[in-house]
Amino acid sequence: MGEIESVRGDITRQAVEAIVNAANTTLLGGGGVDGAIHRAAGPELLEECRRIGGCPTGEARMTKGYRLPAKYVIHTAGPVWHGGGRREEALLRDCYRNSMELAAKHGIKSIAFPSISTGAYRFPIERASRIAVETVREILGGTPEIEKVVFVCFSDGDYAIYRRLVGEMQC
Ligand code: AR6
Repeated sequence: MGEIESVRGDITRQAVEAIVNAANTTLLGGGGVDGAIHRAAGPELLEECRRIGGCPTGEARMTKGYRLPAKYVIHTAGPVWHGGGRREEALLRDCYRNSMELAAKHGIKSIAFPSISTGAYRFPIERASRIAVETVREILGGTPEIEKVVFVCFSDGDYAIYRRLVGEMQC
């Protein structure tokens, strides 16, 4: 089975085949990690996203990475947290599952995820990180083509949470 690791850093600098973008349903860019990815990739990324024409919450779409070190960007639209009664957990799970499946379908061997929905969309980090690590671990078991998954944490606090979870689940 492929390996899972967590790092503290900037996802736009990761030397993996695909990075995942915590986008919105328009795919037309925004703030947070989405803004950082578009800035680093250059304007061609927005042009390709425009041609895709959006992505429903929980689904994923793939583009090229342009000026990024990563060859591809997998864009997924996470759920906005409304307290947990609007299928937020299931939709977040779909984001990780659909991104992994799209990567596997294209033969991608290494992929990096940001902490989807836990910034502007306010999904509680403890719950979100558990869903992230559990879902990825489950799918890795059935997708031998993916060799490495990296969770890229933007803060020390998030990194501490992911590191603990990744450690626990590999026991
Ligand atoms: N590398 C890794 N993680 C980052 C980076 C980076 N360069 N920059 C921010 N983060 P957010 P969301 C972390 O708000 O909650 C956008 O406007 C950040 O600290 O980027 O899914 C979209 O267009 C947090 O831990 O995404 C949508 O409208 C995590 O990435 C909306 O925000 C996610 O925070 C999506 O909200």
